[in-house]
Amino acid sequence: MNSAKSEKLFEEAKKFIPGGVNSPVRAFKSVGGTPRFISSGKGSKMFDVDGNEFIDYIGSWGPHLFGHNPQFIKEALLDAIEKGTSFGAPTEIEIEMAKIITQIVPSVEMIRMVNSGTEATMSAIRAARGFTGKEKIIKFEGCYHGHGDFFLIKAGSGALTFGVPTSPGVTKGNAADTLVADFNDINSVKKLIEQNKGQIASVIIEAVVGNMGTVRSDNNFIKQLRELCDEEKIVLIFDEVMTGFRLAPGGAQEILGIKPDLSTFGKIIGGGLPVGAYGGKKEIMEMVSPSGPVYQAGTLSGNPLAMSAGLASLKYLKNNPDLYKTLEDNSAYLEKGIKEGIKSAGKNFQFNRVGSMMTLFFTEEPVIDFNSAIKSDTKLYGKYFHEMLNRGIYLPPAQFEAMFISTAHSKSDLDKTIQANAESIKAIL
Ligand code: HOZ
Repeated sequence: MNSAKSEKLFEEAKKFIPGGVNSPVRAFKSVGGTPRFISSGKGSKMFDVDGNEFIDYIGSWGPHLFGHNPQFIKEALLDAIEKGTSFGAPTEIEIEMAKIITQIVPSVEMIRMVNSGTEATMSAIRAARGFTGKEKIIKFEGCYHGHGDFFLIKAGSGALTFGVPTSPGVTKGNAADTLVADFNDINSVKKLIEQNKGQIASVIIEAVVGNMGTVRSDNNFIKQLRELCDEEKIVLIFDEVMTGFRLAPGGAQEILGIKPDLSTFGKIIGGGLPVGAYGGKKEIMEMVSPSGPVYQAGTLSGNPLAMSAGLASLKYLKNNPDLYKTLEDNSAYLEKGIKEGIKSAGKNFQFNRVGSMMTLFFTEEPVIDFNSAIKSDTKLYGKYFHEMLNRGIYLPPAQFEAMFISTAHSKSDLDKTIQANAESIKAIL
């Protein structure tokens, strides 16, 4: 596969941008080789500057539930751009956006729009701290909640991929307020609460994790976590940046049947534009400025372009609930095909899937938490990644990430992927 133009651009990019990319996982560092510079996307496909075509399974890391550049989002954006790109004053569409989110996600009574998932999680924690008057938080090892200082402690995603789950630059003070529990292990949470009695403001969790690869929380664990937070008056935050509106209209909380106190969103709610949001119980959200004392602001928050693309997406999925059944069927079909390819190569690599989010882990032991996830052979994943890429399949360029299916993936895309998987697995063993 020709990648001469991408290689040239990458060399140029590295002179002006740290590592040549604006977000670390894109650099292909953990899988080796040169990142492909993308020139366009349509439906399930992405096209690079060298003229290669890929069936895309990252969908911009989650936002593209409907594939690249769907007509209805494009129309909404063209319409909005005619009226102006930003006003720094309230607009009607922000009310529509807030209303539709509260209708689709029952635990959300009030919502504040921000510009990224990172901003959403940082702001949600601040609101929880302001509401409870307590300072410490509990997160789970391998969960990633954006790059806010107090989240970069034993974090997943790129932080884990690059071997710096606890980043330099995070102060001791920040680190001291973040306690880390083991995912799917309620006793580890109980222990931290006991040791820090009356000091925990919030527990934040990816109830279905995407950032150590896909890992679902156990039903009992998440139920007990909810009960524990109620007993201890701790604000339970579900980070639904990846899972919101993807696993079901109501996200991970809908499929798990648990109501968090606050939720954070991003990705799908921006229809591919930069966006984030946090929301939940009215009594907590009313703490946020200007109705309350917890300060949080943003020049581009509620930006009309992001709101238009996001609103079009939410209206579409609200009016087409069957799409989740199609996503499930297609994802199950792909899972079956990939597993067959692995089995026929005599291996039992684990394939975790929740709806249209999934990860093939290069380990033969079940992956239920951080410790089992990191048993994966990341070098082998790198080889597999390149075999797939050379066959026109674009997977996440890191083991500890989720791949996503969109409504634009056709049966023929899935069959090509299944075929490529069988060949790639054979080629790397
Ligand atoms: N943090 C994202 C993956 N979980 C990566 C974002 C990007 O590189 O675009």
